Amino acid sequence: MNNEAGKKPVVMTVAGFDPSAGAGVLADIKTISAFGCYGIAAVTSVTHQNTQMIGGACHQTLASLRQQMSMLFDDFDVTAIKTGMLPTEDIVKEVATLVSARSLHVVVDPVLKSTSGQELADERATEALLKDLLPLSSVVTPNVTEAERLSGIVIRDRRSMEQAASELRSRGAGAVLITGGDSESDNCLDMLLDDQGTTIYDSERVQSRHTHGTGCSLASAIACLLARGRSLRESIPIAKLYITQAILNAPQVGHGHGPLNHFPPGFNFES
Ligand code: PXL
Repeated sequence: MNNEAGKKPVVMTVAGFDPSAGAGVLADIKTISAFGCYGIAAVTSVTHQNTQMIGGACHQTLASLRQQMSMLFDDFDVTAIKTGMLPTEDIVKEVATLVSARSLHVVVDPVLKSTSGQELADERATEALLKDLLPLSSVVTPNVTEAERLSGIVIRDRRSMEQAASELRSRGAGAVLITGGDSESDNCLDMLLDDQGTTIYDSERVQSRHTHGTGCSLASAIACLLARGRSLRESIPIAKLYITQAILNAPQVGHGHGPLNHFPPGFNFES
């Protein structure tokens, strides 16, 4: 039987493995499934962590990542790719090479540090990300800390946030979404800079300790919506609503920063 109606866009994640399933490829695959796409994953690093701490990480070799991605690209028509933790220069450059040969939506989540303070990418990987991967991106989604580190601009207010976004765009990013600004206040301020200018998304901050993996999940949700034919401007509010619902319905597991509920009841990505 040939079920054409059941055909799904394929979305690839290239990211780290978090065994607690809060962040990294497991969070991405859950998000991709929630958005009606088929998720495939290449693992860049096996991290050792639970909801309370990261104990370390075992990075994959260049050869392993190349094989993982090549086997997938040989078989699947990938519509969108989302990148997360890319720990070494070699790995960043390999991802850039494989991506540049294809026409797909590229969402770059520039994971540099865990919430608990563990470095997840070294200095040379960060340089390579700026030089080789950013220019291939449809959108890059740093949080404020990542945007500061990548742009070299300290973000204190909307103006400096705009400057940081502008700097990253001038380095070749298709668009820049800086998330979670104004972190001292009750509001959560996200800023998009694309070819149409700046858009602010101002939403109420959800107070919760169950926020592990929000960055990964937001970027994956955007990748899926782009894969489903939505514009970036249409995708961001839907992805943000999804994350809010996923936090509010968190499964309350673990004793630290717990994971999201990637299948929040009542959420419909098509509405
Ligand atoms: O949330 C950032 C992040 C991304 N990817 C992996 C991680 C983390 C944080 O812990 O472990 C694999």
